[in-house]
Amino acid sequence: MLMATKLVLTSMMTLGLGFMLLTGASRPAEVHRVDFSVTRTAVAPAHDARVAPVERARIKEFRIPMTHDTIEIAQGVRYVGWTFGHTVPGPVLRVRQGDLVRINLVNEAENMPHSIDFHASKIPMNHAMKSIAPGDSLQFEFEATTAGVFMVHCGTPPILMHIAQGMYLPIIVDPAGGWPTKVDKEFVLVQSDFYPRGSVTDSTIMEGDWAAMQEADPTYVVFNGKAFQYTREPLKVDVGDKVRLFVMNAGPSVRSDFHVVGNIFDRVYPGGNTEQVIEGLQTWTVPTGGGAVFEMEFEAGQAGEGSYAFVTHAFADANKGAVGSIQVGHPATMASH
Ligand SMILES: [Cu+2]
Repeated sequence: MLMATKLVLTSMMTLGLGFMLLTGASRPAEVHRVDFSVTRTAVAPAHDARVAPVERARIKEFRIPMTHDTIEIAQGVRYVGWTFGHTVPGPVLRVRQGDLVRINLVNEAENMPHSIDFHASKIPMNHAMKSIAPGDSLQFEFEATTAGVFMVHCGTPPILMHIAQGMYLPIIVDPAGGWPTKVDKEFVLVQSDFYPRGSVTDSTIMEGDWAAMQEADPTYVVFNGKAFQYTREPLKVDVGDKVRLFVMNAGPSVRSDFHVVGNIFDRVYPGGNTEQVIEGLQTWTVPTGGGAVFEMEFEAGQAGEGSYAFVTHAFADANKGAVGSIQVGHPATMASH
């Protein structure tokens, strides 16, 4: 009986190997598809910063609509946003190093050409990054060769305006062998800057101020599209959790000196690439158009139960909204003391 079982198992393994040789690939052939017209990131009570683990399929297909939508960039401040997938920032794409990434880009804006530029790709810009007219679509694919957290943005001129209006999203490329450290919680934070002014035609909404954009003089600097949202709705973790933050800085013009008040990063991966690692660090600058991965632990007896702010330590920018809170466990509020 035991021998028979062994034989069956051996045959199955041989069959499997034969199949892999026949198809010429060791990767499973299934495709993971997401249509961001259907799958939308929740933005209330705060933009959902949690990020799901990477899907197993080695081919990832994403349909990305480009739209003009009303967004809220600060409490009660409505803004004429230009988006990927209806939100600012757009949805998180997550793939693994070596995956084939297929993009179906659709311009659903009424009257403006848009485009997409994947920093995670090595691809000629004249096809994949070309502007497409309203109603048109564009398909292209690339191999995710390099691990990291990368910026994706609209590259239609003036690029400054298209980014300032909200056209960016993060793509996470997990290392081929996975992350060296196991963590309990993962979040993505996209810093960006906004330049609103009153609309001439509609007093209830703000629009972009081109002069302020050119001066790099933002009214708001934010995480995940809205000033101060995570001071009201903190990221929640448990005592003892190891936490990984994927931070991308979309700009268009303000750097992020990323720091967590009350903790020290165990590891920072500049660019999000595990080929480089810095251990034991307080602050790391994420440049505009760049990303980094930060890992820390909230262990009891040290950085345990309590509140921890995450900020850009360039405080003129933190004061404009680039500050949030990580709630560890269930701390008593300051007011109760
Ligand atoms: Cu655009």
